[in-house]
Amino acid sequence: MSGELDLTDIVVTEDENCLIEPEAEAGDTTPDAGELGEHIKIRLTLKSSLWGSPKLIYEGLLKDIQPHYDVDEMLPQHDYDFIIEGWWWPQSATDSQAMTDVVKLSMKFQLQQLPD
Ligand SMILES: [Ca+2]
Ligand SMILES: [Ca+2]
Repeated sequence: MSGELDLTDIVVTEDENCLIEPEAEAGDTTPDAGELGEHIKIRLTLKSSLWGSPKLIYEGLLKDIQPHYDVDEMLPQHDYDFIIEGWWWPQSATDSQAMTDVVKLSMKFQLQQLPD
């Protein structure tokens, strides 16, 4: 049976954890808000042996990910790999603001099955 897959309720939650001296020296003035999502880039891809290269769903700063993605394709019953990579930590004058911070990414996978 085939289906359409959506990624829904995508939420990025930032946690300051604690604001230590190097963070303050880098300009962090928000003890209740973390900055790690402003510094990590992620890549979200869907991989399958049904097609050649992985399909890119999102690539960019974690803080800018959208709350919903349609995979935009009817997927036959098969094995798929969703891959989330945290792949870039750019050096900048402000990257130390995120030194002890924690960021959480959550999402739901919603499958609507379609009759063949
Ligand atoms: Ca902060
Ligand atoms: Ca911080």
